[in-house]
Amino acid sequence: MSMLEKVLQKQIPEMRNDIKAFVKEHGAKVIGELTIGAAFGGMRGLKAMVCDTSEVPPDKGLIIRGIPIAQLTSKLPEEIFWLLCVGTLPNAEELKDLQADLKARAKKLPKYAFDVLDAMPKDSHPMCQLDTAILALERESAFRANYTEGMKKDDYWVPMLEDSLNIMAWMPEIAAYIYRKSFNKGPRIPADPNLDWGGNYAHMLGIPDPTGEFKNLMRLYLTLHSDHEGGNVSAHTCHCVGSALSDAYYSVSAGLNGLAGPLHGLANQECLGWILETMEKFGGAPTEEQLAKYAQDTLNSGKVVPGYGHAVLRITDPRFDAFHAFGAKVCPDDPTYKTVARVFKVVPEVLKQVQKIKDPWPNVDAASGCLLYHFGMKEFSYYTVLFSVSRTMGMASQLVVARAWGEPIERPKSMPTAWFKAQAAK
Ligand code: CMX
Repeated sequence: MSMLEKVLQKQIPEMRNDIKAFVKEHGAKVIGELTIGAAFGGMRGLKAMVCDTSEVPPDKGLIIRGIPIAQLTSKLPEEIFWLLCVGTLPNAEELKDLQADLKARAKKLPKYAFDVLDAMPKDSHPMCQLDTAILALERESAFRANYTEGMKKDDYWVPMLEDSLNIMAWMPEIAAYIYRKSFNKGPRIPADPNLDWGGNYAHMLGIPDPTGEFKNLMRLYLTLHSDHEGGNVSAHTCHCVGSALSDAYYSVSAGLNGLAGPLHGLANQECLGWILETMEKFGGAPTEEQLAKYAQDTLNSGKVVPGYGHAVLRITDPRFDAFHAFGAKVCPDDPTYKTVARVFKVVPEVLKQVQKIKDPWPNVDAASGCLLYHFGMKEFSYYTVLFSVSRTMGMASQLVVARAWGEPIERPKSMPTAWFKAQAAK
């Protein structure tokens, strides 16, 4: 048994009993109100879901198990996965054990995953390819096999963890293959057994990396995007599908389909496009005045300024700060990075003038693309796949936790518009 499973084995019964007792005692207490605006507004801000892996206070940004993301930027993504699942960071021995486990699992990636990808048109969107490959691997699900054999409810989390770890272990190789296949980068690059999870992903992508900084960028990228509480589209979708006791392959693939939307994960491919558009228009890194005017023109044409605004945050996303700091260290003179830094100086002021925009500050997507571009990864349509590899950690850990405490099937109640109108008239 892996050390991760052992640690969870110890803590889960206590967590389960604690939640059961809490709901039994306080289940009838009222904790909020529901407005018609919230029902018609994408349930924005409705506190009706439980997520213990991370939280996103609007004025602080991402906090993973009590630790602000700014304090986790030097950690490896594997450490974050442990933290998400367990609630504390792993010690050196535990980290080594998890890394060895992932490496051993990576070797067992079924070959048919590549056959499925090879059968798809080369120009299928990389996100569609990724979701399809993960879904195809459902055949391997330990959860489904055990469920069919009649496992006990208290044990659900064990095969859910098993499936989640396999998906995590297989994700980098599948994702790297999609990159190399879709953009004519040459044959698949085998894993390097000496590298960590994020470093290996960077290695298999095949981006030239003489300084090792591309590997560092990938580690940072995977850490920063790992989780963002439970209500965002991808986490919520994964959680909802999982609540029907669909296994992790079904659930994660479903979550990734949500991540592929332009208002969610796909935004990162659009952000860099907007930055490059400005550079093309002004023949290099534009001045602050030019950028302010360009942002205003974007708004006037009815479009959003990508990379700015957030459904929850009301401050500069600390993940943006982390990428910004990485760029300042690694590529301060890169014209694309310089443009991103200048946009940050002027765009919030432009957006503040638009009353309806609740958050004029940059989100994580505003800075990540320029760094990828700097290292030569110029295929925008691939960027959401990077996000997906990372977000798998959040989705998988949330699935394990939900099965651990026996969360029931999700089933909010919908009502016709006429019902809401009748409530308003009362
Ligand atoms: N540029 C222009 N208009 C914006 C805007 C921006 N960056 N951010 C918000 N708005 C607009 C919205 O489109 C909305 O307009 P309508 O009422 O006409 O539809 C209005 O301001 C109110 O929106 P909001 O309550 O401030 O924000 P939402 O919760 O509705 O949406 C988000 C949040 C991220 C979809 C939105 O800010 C946006 O489209 N930003 C640009 C795209 C982007 O960067 N997405 C990445 C999100 C990161 C992630 O999901 O991880």
